[in-house]
Amino acid sequence: MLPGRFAAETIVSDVAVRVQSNAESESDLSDAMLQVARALAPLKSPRIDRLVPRSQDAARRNSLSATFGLGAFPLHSDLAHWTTPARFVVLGAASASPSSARTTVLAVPPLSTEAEFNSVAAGIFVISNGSKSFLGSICRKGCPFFRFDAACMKALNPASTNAYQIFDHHLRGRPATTVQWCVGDILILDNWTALHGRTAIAKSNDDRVLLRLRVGGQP
Ligand SMILES: O=C(O)CCC(=O)C(=O)O
Ligand SMILES: [Fe+2]
Repeated sequence: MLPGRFAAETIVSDVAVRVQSNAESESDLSDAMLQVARALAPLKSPRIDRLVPRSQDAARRNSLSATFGLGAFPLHSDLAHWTTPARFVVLGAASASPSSARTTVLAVPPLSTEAEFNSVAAGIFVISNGSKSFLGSICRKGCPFFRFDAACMKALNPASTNAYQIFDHHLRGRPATTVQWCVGDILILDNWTALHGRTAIAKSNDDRVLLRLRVGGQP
């Protein structure tokens, strides 16, 4: 149950919940997001990012916009380069219109057989994180999260390439839920069992501004 000031709670899918805050300003929205996040887990040093559509040229280094610009962002986990990716991602719409790009969400479908799971788990990747890079996999028996982000995962050998292809193929063609934003909406994503992305920015003057707060995980 979320704190009282929120207007509605909608289960977008079994891995995402949308709440409508009554926030009318960006600072009200940040406060509302922090309130939601605190209901999920204790926050150590919360950082709120401001996501605005950016072309490749104007993007920050290492951001998804640096690779995909105004195009669609593929399904990924956030902070996949952390030893434990963020537990939840909280997004909030500070500015949006009905034609703004949508956020896409897909609960990772269970791999169909144990053999398929094992093939994916057998792929070892270099998880790039500067001087703290390490080896990891998309999934592992007994591990509660999936890690999937091509931007920071480099295949180590043919088994890793195979694992990536199996997993990518497994996701392909699955209908992701698309979230259309209204100002003040807050979306809570389970970043361990779901992947998310974004549709392309269709309008060059899309005034979409999302705030983002990541909760939990271990750098
Ligand atoms: O803009 C969105 O809807 C999602 C953006 C995102 O997933 C990211 O920047 O990591
Ligand atoms: Fe993301």
